[in-house]
Order: sequence, then C-alpha cells, then structure tokens
Amino acid sequence: MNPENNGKILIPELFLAKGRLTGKGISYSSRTIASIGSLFEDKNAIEKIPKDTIAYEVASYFPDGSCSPGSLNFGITYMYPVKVGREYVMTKGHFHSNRADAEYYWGIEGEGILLLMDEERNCRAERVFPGSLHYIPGNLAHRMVNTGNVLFSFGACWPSDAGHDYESIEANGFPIRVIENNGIAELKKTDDSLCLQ
Ligand code: PAN
Ligand code: ZN
Repeated sequence: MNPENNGKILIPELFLAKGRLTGKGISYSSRTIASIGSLFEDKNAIEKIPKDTIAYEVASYFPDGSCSPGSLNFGITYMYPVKVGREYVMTKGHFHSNRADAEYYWGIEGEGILLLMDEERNCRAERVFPGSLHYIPGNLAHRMVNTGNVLFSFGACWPSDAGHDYESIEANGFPIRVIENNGIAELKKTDDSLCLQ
C-alpha cells in the first residue's frame, strides 16, 4: 500500500462504461477512408466518398505514454458502417514489429469479421460480436472488418513494446476481401493462399 494514500480507497482514473473508454490520459486517433483508400478494390467507389469521411477512431491508453517492456496498452476501436462499393470498411491491419507479441481482441457492439494472416499469406476469418474473445498469436497480421449497418466497436490489449508493422502487408494486403452480397457478408479469396489452421 502506498503510505501517501494513508489507507484511503482511491477512485479509478479509467472507465469502460458501455464500451466507451474514457478517463485520464486517453489518446485519440482516427483514419479517414481517403487515408486507407489503397486497401479497397473499387478505386472508382473511393472517389465518390467525401474525403473527410471517418473510417474508424481509436481511443487508447498507453501507460506512462511509454512502450516499456512488460507494460500493456489498451484500446477501443470504433468502426463506422461505411462501404466502398460492395466492400466493407476495414482497419489498415498490421503485424506486430516484435513478432513474438500477441494480442487480445474482443467484440463490444455491432458485428464484424477478424482476418488473421501469417507471413506466408495463409489466412483465416473469425466472426466478431458482443462478447466474442479472440486471441491473436504473435506472428499473425490482424485486420478487422465492420460487416454491419451500425457502429462496430471492439477492444484490444497488447504489449506496449509490440510496435506496428504496416509496411509488410502494404504491397499485397490480405488474400481475403469481405464483400456484401444481398445484405450478407461474403469472403472473396484474391489468391490461392491456404486456410490458416
Ligand atoms: C489495435 C489497432 C486498431 C487500429 O489497437 O491498432 O484497431 O487498427 P490499425 O492499427 O490496423 O489501423 C491493435 O491491433 N493494436 O496492436
Ligand atoms: Zn495489433
């Protein structure tokens, strides 16, 4: 017990009420559809979407603002129900720079699909919904897709020193796209890579 607290019971400084991360020291970031336009197949459809349309926002807590080994970062991502042509909005997606570093994702509201890919481009997809929990092993790239008509939010917890490697997947992306077909989300394979077990 910290003697300065003199036995006092403290009020927490971070809150996760109704899936909204608030409190002391929360950082916010966002990506517009235009900034991730290269991810989508239909380039004409991107031109029709206003440049400042937000694809997703992330509220994050970085303990001590650091990337210290042993610390854990925490974030909630809020993905808007935007489609580019028939393709659902997706996160940029990344490997962790420290490939050994794993992560947890969990569904909070709305529905989505988590795409996981190894370095050989083997890929698998998992459904995400309120209460679903997803362990992402350290060596897998991860991307979320909002497949609903409403806000989709999910939580994430990852080692503070994991780092984000976006470059390794920038050239070829993931081998699976998530496309709307008569209101249903379908997977479209874009090359003959294998299903990740
Ligand atoms: C998440 C992601 C977040 C945004 O916190 O960073 O969902 O996705 P991109 O980073 O791919 O734009 C996470 O996986 N952290 O490691
Ligand atoms: Zn990550």
